[in-house]
Amino acid sequence: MKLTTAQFKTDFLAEIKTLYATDLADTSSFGQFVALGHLLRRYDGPNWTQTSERYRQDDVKQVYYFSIEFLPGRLLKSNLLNLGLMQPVRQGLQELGLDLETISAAEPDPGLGNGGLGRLAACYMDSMASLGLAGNGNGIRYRYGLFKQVFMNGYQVELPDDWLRNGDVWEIRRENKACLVRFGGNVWMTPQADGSLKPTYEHTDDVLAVPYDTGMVGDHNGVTNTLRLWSAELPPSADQTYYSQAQRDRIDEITKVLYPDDSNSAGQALRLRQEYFFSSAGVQSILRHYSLRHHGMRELGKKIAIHINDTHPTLVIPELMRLLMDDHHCSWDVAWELTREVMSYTNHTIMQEALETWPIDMFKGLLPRLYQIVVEIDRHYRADKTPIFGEALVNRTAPLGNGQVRMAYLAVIGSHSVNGVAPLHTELLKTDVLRDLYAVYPERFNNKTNGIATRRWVQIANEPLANLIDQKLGTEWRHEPSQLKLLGAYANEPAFLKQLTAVKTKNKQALADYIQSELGLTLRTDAIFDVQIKRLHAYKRQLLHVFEIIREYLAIKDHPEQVEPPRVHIFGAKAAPSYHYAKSIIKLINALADLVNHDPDIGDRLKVAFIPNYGVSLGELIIPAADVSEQISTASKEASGTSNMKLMANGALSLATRDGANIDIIQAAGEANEYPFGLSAKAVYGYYDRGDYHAADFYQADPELKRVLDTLVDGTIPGISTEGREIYDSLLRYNDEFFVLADYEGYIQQQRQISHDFQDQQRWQQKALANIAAAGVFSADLAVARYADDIWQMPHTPLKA
Ligand code: GL4
Repeated sequence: MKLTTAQFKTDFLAEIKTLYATDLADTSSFGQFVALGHLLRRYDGPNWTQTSERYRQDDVKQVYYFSIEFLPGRLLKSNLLNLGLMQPVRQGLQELGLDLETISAAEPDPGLGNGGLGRLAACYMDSMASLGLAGNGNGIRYRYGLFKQVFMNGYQVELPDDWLRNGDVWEIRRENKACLVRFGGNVWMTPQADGSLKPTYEHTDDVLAVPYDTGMVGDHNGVTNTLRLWSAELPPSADQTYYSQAQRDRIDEITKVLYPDDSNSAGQALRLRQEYFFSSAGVQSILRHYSLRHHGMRELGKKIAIHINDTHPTLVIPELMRLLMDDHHCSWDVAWELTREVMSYTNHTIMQEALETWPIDMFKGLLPRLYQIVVEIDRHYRADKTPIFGEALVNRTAPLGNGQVRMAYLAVIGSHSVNGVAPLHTELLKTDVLRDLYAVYPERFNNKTNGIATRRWVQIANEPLANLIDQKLGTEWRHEPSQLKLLGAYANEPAFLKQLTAVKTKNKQALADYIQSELGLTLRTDAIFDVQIKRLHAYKRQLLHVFEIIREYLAIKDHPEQVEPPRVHIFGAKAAPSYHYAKSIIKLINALADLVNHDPDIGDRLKVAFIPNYGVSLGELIIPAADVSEQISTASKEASGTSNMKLMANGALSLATRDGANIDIIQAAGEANEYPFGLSAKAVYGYYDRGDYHAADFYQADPELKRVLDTLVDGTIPGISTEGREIYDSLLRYNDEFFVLADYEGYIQQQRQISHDFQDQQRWQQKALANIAAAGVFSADLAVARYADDIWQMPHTPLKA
């Protein structure tokens, strides 16, 4: 949209007056943020209305992306960017004596997700709008997001994330679109005059689902889509005195807090209630909207696609069946046909403990009508498939088995498409995790490698880099990230490579300033910034990174005369509150940081910064400052990873195992521009098959490794007597589940190589450039376009590949 600086200033001052009945000098940064938010919503209002209007009039196909997590990050700058208002607003604020950065920092960052899975959903929302796709998000409006992490004496402590305390400027409460979700009680089917069956319910617990909509602004295209998050409330018509406090609490509880576990299914009834709550509300609202314009359900598959982001929303399958049969007079066969046509499912993990199952008794008690339908799906599946695949395979893969409802199997059986998120991951789904279902439905399986919103992760997070790229390429790359490949032409331009170093140094300084003020730690910006940011999990192997730090520490102590480039090891990682081992590793990192950072022999040659409360906003600060991207999971365990892509796009070189999308990153940027190491997935499976991994052999064979490990238990690192022992035992007594010791040598070798290579800055920046230039391949726009083409069958703006 067009907006002059002068007009903006007038509008902004008027907004301040209207909202606060006072003048600018009397407002806080947060107050200014709220006013700006209101103003932007007003500017974008016509786009949002017209977008919905156009979708309705043109009767276009709509996709609904169901996800129990969305991590949108702060929206102020991303809305400014996509609306094309960054320049006049920044300028106008400056003329008013204000600073956009300060105001933006006052925006709460909604933590409605744990990590990669929730952030991916948010990147995809941005891309759907930017591609002009009729894409809708559907999720939960958690009253409290992922906990705020602080460290006390080196231990993680979790504090509540009260992100809604001062309200949310972006959301619109739409009480008129609320619907009822039923839990518990009894249900029986009564034959009707026409021969069909209708359910009768008694003693159900009804919950009102109220939607809150947030506009998802497209990139300079006038499109604003909707992210709809549901909140659980008391039904309005009910006589409120009838509800005991306990009943009210039970309703409140449903959308009160996000489960803080990234890849572990706790199997708790509250989680199942959350899952059904947003699945049911979402499907009801889809059908209500669809029925306004269509008679009968015949067209449903042509007009609606429902995407199941991991297994949490799988109940959309039986819920759609229920509504089609009970409310819309469809037969089982018609309903089933339509459901499969509409549904598609993405799997995001091969970790066994993340595969959701629900005890049948719990499921039946909480969702009696859905249970009847799942039983029927199970019966049909067994009847259809047993003659072809035999009873054993069918028993292993049916939706009901071992007293459990198996969500991943239900998702595969009820969808027309099942995808993994990187080629290796999809391969492992076919050959291992979902092998038997792959035998039944080979045509359903496909790969969709993850992508990232370069708008947020380069244009917003790294303005110095974006501006430098503009100088070389113009601005087309901003809308077509694949154009980044044209940067390759400047690989031999020393002046440009120097500019890249200057950009990196500037970003390192910004991060160093933050670390100085938060941790009181002084960093040198000529040090190698070696970054690992992701959830704390044993399979991600922060431990391997710790061992490198210990090795570097000992090397300086032993041979102070040997000079290596200085290093800063930067961590950001939350551990699930109940994940004891992960919390021990946090304590270890903090204890090691204490030791290293205060040792006068070490000085500024080696520093460790564990930045608390990692999330989207901190990611935007850390990622542009990274020289080295640690992507060191045990091969086969990380489904894709997305921080690997963000770091690459910002010119960090990957120190990476051949896991998830690391494989594709190494291929895209070229082996010579990354630091690959370690066991392949095949080698890992080889150890499993033969059962001949002996961690202790590695310990015995390598004196350096032995010395490093011994520091966990010999008092070298003060303050970790219990944690050190626990971790030491996990490796040697319990045989190192994630092959840390097997990969130690390869990892250390590449770390040495990095120290060597970093000294030739021109060569280093050439590699950084190769990474930036190749990163366009991982744009979320391209990923979403592939979903639209292959899975959702939806037309969109064509993209240059
Ligand atoms: C995850 C994977 O662990 C991660 O590799 C992937 O990038 C992400 C998005 O596809 O999904 N799966 C789960 S569970 N949490 C994740 O972050």
